[in-house]
Amino acid sequence: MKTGFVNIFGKPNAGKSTLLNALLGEKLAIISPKVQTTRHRIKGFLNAKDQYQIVFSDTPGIIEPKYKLHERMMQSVKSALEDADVALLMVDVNDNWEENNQIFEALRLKVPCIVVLNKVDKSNKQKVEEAKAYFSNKPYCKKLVVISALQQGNLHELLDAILELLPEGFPFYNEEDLTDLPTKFFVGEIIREKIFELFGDEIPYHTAVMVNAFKEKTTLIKIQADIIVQRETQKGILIGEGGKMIKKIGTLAREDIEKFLDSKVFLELFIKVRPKWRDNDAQLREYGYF
Ligand code: GDP
Ligand code: K
Ligand code: MG
Repeated sequence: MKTGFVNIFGKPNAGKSTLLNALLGEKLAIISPKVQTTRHRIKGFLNAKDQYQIVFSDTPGIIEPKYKLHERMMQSVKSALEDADVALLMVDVNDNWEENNQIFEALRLKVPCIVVLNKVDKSNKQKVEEAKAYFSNKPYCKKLVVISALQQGNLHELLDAILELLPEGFPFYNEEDLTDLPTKFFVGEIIREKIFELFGDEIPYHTAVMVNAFKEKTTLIKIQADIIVQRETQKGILIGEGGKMIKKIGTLAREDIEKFLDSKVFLELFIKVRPKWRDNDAQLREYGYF
């Protein structure tokens, strides 16, 4: 059977997390129109018994690190560069091609790369043709596939291209599993997604989420999580007038967690102020940014 690591790279907002979810048919990675939503490498397994196991990795968008959290995020990109069997280089076709090209060249990948031109639903035929011509000439481009991750367009062609490049081997993970990350991680991510959804520019980038308790009772799952911010003023904004905002985060997150876990959930949220957590090694580790 075919097995291997297929790692997705690209600029922030290229559509990497949307693609991972579309390929797996399950929402593992959180999505937002804001950059730097994804902070971890997230693995998802696509299994077809005795035919293939593809270990996909979504990665944070490639950026210049400005604080330690960013450095951690780029380390997770680096780890994904090192173990890839096939790399998907993802471009928003409407973005600046040359900028994307420079990033891809700088990755210096030695494994076969598929350039994935995304968001063609938002583009036109001529532009797509030009982009195809531009990227297919590049030395790193083994194959090129045009897709819409959002509308799940052309994913079969992408899957075929991947399978052609994957080596033969034995599965790395249990074929029943979808991911190697704990449920708690995804619960924290869903809460973080709601913060990205509800708050403007600044707040989401100052926020981390830590799930402290996850207890399965007979009829529901009890979850307690902390939302970590850097300043008292941010805590005030997250709480909102009369607790309006924190309630909203709680309700939206609970609904999605219930869908994800297929169970009733009781969710309790606390907000904690931890000045400069984004630059503190011990706190970064505590919040899961290794
Ligand atoms: P990432 O930062 O590369 O992980 O990108 P995301 O998956 O978070 O997507 C960034 C934004 O682009 C979100 O608003 C997505 O809904 C949107 N997006 C992703 N793929 C497509 C696509 O194929 N077409 C369109 N129109 N939007 C897309
Ligand atoms: K994003
Ligand atoms: Mg992402």
